[in-house]
Amino acid sequence: MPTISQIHQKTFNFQREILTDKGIEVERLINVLMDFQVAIPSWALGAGATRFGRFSIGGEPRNIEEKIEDIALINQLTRCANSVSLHIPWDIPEDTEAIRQFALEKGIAFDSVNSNTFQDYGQKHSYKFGSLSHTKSAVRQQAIDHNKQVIDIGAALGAKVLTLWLADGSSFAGQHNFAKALENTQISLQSIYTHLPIDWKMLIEYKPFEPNFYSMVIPDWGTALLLANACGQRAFTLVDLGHHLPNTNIEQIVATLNWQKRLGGFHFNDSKFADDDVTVGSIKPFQLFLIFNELSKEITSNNNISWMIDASHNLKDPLEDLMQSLENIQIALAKSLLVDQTALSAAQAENDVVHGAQILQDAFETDVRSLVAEARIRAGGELNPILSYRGQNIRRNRIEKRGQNATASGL
Ligand code: PSV
Ligand code: MN
Repeated sequence: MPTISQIHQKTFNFQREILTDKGIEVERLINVLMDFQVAIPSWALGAGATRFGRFSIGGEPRNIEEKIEDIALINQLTRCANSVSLHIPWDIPEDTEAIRQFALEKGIAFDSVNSNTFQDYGQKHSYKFGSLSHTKSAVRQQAIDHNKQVIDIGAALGAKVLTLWLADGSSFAGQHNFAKALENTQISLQSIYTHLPIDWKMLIEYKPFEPNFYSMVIPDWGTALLLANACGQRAFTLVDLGHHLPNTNIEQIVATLNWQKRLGGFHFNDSKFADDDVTVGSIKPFQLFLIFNELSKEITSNNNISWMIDASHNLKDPLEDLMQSLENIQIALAKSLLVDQTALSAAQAENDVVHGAQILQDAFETDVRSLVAEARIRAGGELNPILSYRGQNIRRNRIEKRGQNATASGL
């Protein structure tokens, strides 16, 4: 019986030969995979929840240090998750310098910091009726000040990105003056933008519904772009895969934003219905591939998009789920790098619909798992991260150390 590493070697050699014959630069592709890094959010390491319950996974990280430990472990096994995205106030470091140092020692950098004005957590004014769009200036000012404070915390940690997602909106007709709410939001964002350090980006996330069900103040990419443009060149739109109505052509949105150079960040997850937050690539892998096809040129030219997994883990062990997501992201990226872009452009120019579709299908149907595994091994990761994670009984050890009922802050 051959070992898994012998099987890998055989499959990789075979795949390399076939792809090289087709004119693919396999070594270049592997290098791109090795460089591609996705941030892990501090709220995704515990059991998530639905409105109907939360089922603890056991051994969840109890503080930022333990969250960073979990991310460092994922990175050690996969070598493609070398940063953390912090949600404030779910994770406020008491001693920023000590946390920065701790993360550095574990090989983890701070990517973006996320503000939170969608919950009440003991602040003076309630966000029940909104934050940056609120009818009362005192509430808006409080939300602005919170975002500025988040920037300050992020700067002390070495982060360079502020991500904003607003739950602001209305659930009943007549509740909101749409234009006024948007105008308030724009003015608030412009104020936050003045506090942004010169080498920072501000990312504005959109979502068509939830928690408000009649209108959201920033429901779509167009509104987010409008607001980003009103702030300045360092404000961008962020696409979260779950924040679209069913059947939206997300790859087209990505292409449009890219064309305008206004795509600044990406939240990966997958969904059947809406913001289901399930494992990336688990339901619509072809869509993920088509999105990467729009982005592959940007990725190879090292552009500055911030990548993050924004998923929730109600059933699976979060660490295993994150590793599955990372693998699926790399698979989609690798497949997109197989697309013959010159031939695709020629087919599009000639309106050769069949050939264009065939080019994409050829790439999508190629089994790239051995290329992804090879990149991971060369970067110092594991051939099969989940197998290795299970083999080392990591969850059981975490439960012994942190307790069966340890609960992570976050969703
Ligand atoms: C909102 O649904 C969102 O996608 C935003 O990115 C939040 O920061 C994150 O989820 C966690 O609530
Ligand atoms: Mn998101």
